[in-house]
This record gives sequence, structure tokens and C-alpha cells, in this order.
Amino acid sequence: MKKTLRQIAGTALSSLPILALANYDVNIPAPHSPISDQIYGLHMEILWVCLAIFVVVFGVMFYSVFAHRKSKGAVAAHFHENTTIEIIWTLIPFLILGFMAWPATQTVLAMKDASNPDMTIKVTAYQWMWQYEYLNDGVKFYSVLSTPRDQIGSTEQHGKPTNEHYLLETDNNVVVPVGKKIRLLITANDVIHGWYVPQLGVNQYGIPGFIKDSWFKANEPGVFRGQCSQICGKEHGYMPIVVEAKSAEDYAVWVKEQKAKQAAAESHDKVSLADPVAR
Ligand SMILES: [Cu+2]
Repeated sequence: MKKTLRQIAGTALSSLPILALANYDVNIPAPHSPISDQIYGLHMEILWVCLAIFVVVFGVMFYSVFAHRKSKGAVAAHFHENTTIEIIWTLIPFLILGFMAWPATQTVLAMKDASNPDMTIKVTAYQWMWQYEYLNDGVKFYSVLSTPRDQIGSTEQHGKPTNEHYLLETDNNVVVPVGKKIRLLITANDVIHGWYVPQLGVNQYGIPGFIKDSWFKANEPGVFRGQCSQICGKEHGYMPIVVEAKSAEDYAVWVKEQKAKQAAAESHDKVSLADPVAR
């Protein structure tokens, strides 16, 4: 039996891994901070500009090819070195670029303005983990990938699907209060890394010997995930970032808990140093 083209196309489509694709969004992740709101807006605006240019340019081109085809006896027009046309086709792209560059520059300037923060967190990148120091609250911890090693490289574990946030989960999340301007002081201790959380609109190099600043403000409570954005060695893909935005009250509770944990760890260290046998 001969298969029609439609049947073949139908079979091909049904064999596509549609379920696997269902987890992926087509667009960039939804914004959750003032800067990522702006980035998302620019992305959409420029996408529409590109689409309009595409339609106009290809529209004119296909119309011209069709309406002025050789078989109809069309003769090419001669307008070489026409100053008016050259000015027009220089001016129009210039205006379009200006229209896109102006708001983009405003966003870049806003992104770099880390002045007057409500609190500051120093971020130090290591191969392959992050260290966070809350300069105002005295909290300090390392944050390491928490996906179990035996899950890495496999999509299934003991018959069960791998956990939802595979490779995007840490043992200690960066907890911040919602609606507060958080300044990040970002550096690295070995090679160049990048602190990248797209939904909060931050992507900043961490460079050994330099401190770079950036900032974000979470619009609402939530968990925002990112990763190191610079190829920093063999486990570059295993240094995720998880930011948890909480209400001011919940944040205060978290700070208290962290301080209690730190105090307990410090006193344990002191006892161990004084009496090695007690270790
Ligand atoms: Cu890195």
C-alpha cells in the first residue's frame, strides 16, 4: 500500500518526542525582578522589530521577483548612484538601530547601578561551588550542588525519574527578602566564573583579584534558579545557584537559624581544637 505524503508526515510527527519537549518553554524565562522585566520587554520589542523588518523586506523582495519577472518582459530599472535612495537606506536602519539602542542603553545603565542597596552579599566563586557572605547580617556559608552523584549522567534512578531540579539544586540556598535591593559583590578565588540567574536579571563575571558589583530585587516570593555562566573547568556544569526570595519576617527567621547553626559549628570547632580526643 502506498502511503500518502500526509500519512508519512503524520507518522513522523507522532514519533517526535513531544512529551520530552513539554518541559521546555519557547521564550526566555518569565522575569521576576525590575531589571529582568526590562530585559524581557526589550527582548519582545526587538523581536517584533525584527519580525516587521523580515515581513517588509521579504514582502518587497517576493513581490518584485513575482511582478517583475523576465517572462513578463520586465526590464531592470537603472538608478545607480542615486543620492536620495542612498540617504534613505542609510537613514532608515540608523533610526531603527537608534530606536533599539536607546532603551537598551537605559537598561544597561540601570543594571549597573548598584548604589543605595538595602543589603549586600559578597559572592566568591570556587571550582566548583559558591560562597556567600551576608555583610549586613553576618551570615556566611558555602553552597554546593545537591544532586546526588549517582544521578548525574542518567535520566532515571532506580526506575524513578530524576528529581525535578536535577543539577539546579544546592545544599544551601541564597535566601533574600522580597522587594529589597540586594547588592552583590562578586569575585572568584581561582578562575573566572559567572553568577547568572536569568529570572533576576543578573549575569556577572566573578574575576580573581577583582570585585564586580551587580544587584537585583525580587518582585515576589519564589525560587529562582541559575548556574555558573563561564566555562570554569570540568565541573562548570555542576555549580548551580538557587535564590529563595522570602517575606521580611521569614527572612529574619532564616537569619536567626543560620546564626544559631554557625554558633554551634564554631563552638564545636573550639572544643575540638582544645581537646583533640573529644573530636
Ligand atoms: Cu564556575
